[in-house]
Amino acid sequence: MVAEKKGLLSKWLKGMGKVREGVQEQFSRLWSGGTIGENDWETLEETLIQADIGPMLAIELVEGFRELKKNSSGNQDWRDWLSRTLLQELAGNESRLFPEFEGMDLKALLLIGINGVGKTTVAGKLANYCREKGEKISLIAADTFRAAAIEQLQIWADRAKVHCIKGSTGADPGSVVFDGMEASLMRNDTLAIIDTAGRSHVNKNLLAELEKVGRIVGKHLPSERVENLIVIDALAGQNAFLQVESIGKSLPIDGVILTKWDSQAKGGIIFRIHKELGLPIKFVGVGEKIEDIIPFDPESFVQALVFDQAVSDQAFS
Ligand SMILES: Nc1nc2c(ncn2[C@@H]2O[C@H](COP(=O)(O)OP(=O)(O)OP(=O)(O)O)[C@@H](O)[C@H]2O)c(=O)[nH]1
Ligand SMILES: [Mg+2]
Repeated sequence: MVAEKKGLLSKWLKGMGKVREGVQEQFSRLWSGGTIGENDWETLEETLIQADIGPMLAIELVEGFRELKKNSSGNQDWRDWLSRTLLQELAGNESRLFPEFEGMDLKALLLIGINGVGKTTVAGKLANYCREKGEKISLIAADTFRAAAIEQLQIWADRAKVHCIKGSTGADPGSVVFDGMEASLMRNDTLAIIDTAGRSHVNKNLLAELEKVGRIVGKHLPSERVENLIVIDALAGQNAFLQVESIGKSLPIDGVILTKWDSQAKGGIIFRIHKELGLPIKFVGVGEKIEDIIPFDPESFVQALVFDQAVSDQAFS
């Protein structure tokens, strides 16, 4: 089990490889360099912006680092300062699901996001992850738009060894969710995971449909037992930020799941989403297999970013 977790972590680190090295190189060079010109600071700022952390944090980090260098007595380590600063940025990130609820009554995860980001894959991975933690689960196939979507979710349900509740292709997703929630309650499930169709974050009709689905879930369960989770592709960079911002205007978002972290993601988007939208990052997807999902742990993430180090195993339990 520990070996498995370390395997996942190494995928995580590898995913961030190039950008992480680029940022570290800049900090190291400026830290040990003598005279530093304005253009050196600008280059650092650009490198940070390219890592997707957003302009606000990039400017703050450059200013903080300038101060540190100016006042440094020589025995400080910029890595300690950077890890402390980045960790502060992620303070309060609640990665647990349903932090305000304990008990065995039904809860629901509504997975939303644009096309192809990995919602259905996340539904399967989370079903497996939560089943292993003792939940009794139904997956609800509310992507009635694409012909193969229902079948795809059934395959994930089989892999995850959980039940799948299906409507028919072309049916109103709201009615599928309504029936699904009723069925899940009847089955005494403790968790319903709802897979929805990918939808553009600028399409008003599709967003209105999502709002309706959210209302239907809300009629069945109190808010502390519902989490609307937006799935974003870590490779989408700043566009992912816009998706969260825009979809969040139609449906209150409780948390973010980043997928495809294994494919050279930059990762900085985590900071921007947390800082500017105040949303917690809940999980990170690091591959296409069922076990390729990690609960997001800020400390491990920052350690890995700044020190390239594997972290304590309990962070991944
Ligand atoms: N490398 C990698 N691939 C992933 C990850 N998560 C999902 N994928 C792949 O991304 C593709 C799309 O995944 P889906 O789960 O079908 O995405 P979706 O959001 O449900 O797509 P739509 O329902 O069409 O909107 C598939 O080929 C997945 O295998 C991940 O963490 N890493
Ligand atoms: Mg899908």
